[in-house]
Amino acid sequence: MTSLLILVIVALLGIAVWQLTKIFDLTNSKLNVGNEYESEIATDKDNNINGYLMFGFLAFIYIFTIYSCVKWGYFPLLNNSASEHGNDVDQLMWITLVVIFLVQIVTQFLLHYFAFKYRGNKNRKAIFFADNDRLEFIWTIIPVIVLAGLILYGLYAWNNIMHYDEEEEVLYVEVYAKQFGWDIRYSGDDNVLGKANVRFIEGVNAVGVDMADPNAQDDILAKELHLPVGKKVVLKMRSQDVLHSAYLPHFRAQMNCIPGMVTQFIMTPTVTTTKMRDREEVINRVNKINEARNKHSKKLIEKGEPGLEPYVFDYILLCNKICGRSHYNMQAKVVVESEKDFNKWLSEQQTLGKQVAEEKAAAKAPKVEAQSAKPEQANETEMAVDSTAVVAQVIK
Ligand SMILES: [Cu+2]
Repeated sequence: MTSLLILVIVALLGIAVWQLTKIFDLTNSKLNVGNEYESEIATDKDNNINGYLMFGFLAFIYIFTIYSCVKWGYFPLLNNSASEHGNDVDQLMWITLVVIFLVQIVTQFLLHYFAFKYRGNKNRKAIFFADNDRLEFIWTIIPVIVLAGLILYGLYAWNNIMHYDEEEEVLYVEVYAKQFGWDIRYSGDDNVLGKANVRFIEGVNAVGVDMADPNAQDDILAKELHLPVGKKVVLKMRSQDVLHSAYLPHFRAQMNCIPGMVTQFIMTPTVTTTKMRDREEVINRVNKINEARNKHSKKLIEKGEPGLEPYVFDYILLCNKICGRSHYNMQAKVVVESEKDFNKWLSEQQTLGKQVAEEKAAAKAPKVEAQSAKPEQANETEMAVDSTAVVAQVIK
């Protein structure tokens, strides 16, 4: 890589020197006006060559576009969404892409064709053309109509996605972002998320739930985002420190997580993780990734290092705002499963109320021993033991 960079720099330096000598020659030739100076003005032959080169460049653009689509275009990307609204987003994307594609094909052709048609010619003189109101009106109004249509369609789709009835049966889940990871909070049996504020963060209460709020007792904290298939879920988002963005690419969902406020995204997952793993395009991709991993693994094993585990498809929650040094690795696993499996998983998790109570009890327990050992230093020991207990919990 370094040698390639050095080569590029040397080549660029060479070009710079060449250009400088050309400029130097030009300035000199002005002094002795003669044939030499004349040769710097484009002849009809030069203009013809440049005119045909315009078509050459047009062909290059078209061929390169087609080649890129065939070689790197991942078309199933736009019909494999795993959420109800995902199809609307994909359709909007398709329409926008097709419009942009057609417009660029036509405008690029016109641009290069006119550059060819009106190329320099000794017998032709440019005409003075101030403006043409009708032409300007046409080329302004057409983009206005097309863009307004696209924007209105986008707004309509957005409102459809973000609308939900308060009466509707939905699942409330909190997605909590911090440098650099995600915490997920479930609302528990009452389906109401307890109040929260970063000031309440302490020990197991990693997202700052207000434990004085009765709705908070049955809240559940998790490291994975489990969702029941076919159920509308309202994702409530908060951030602890800086701007993050919760991005669920397979569900076509993204929303900023902003410190000091709650944002939300509403979606209904439609494909379970297991079903997605069985899809042909997913199997092909996983095989491709594992081929590369195997190759790398062999090299590692030759060096005496442990090999890599094979990759298994999982939905993923990513951060899509460059939020700091480890932003690239700010991700969490997402599991979509049947409602039965989801309820089973949720029932196996401990409520925050219980966890906090246990933590408090654990912090108090050694205090009794310390007091009995040295009663006169009780106050000091109590503080010391309390803080270590909290630290120990955090590390766990
Ligand atoms: Cu982030």
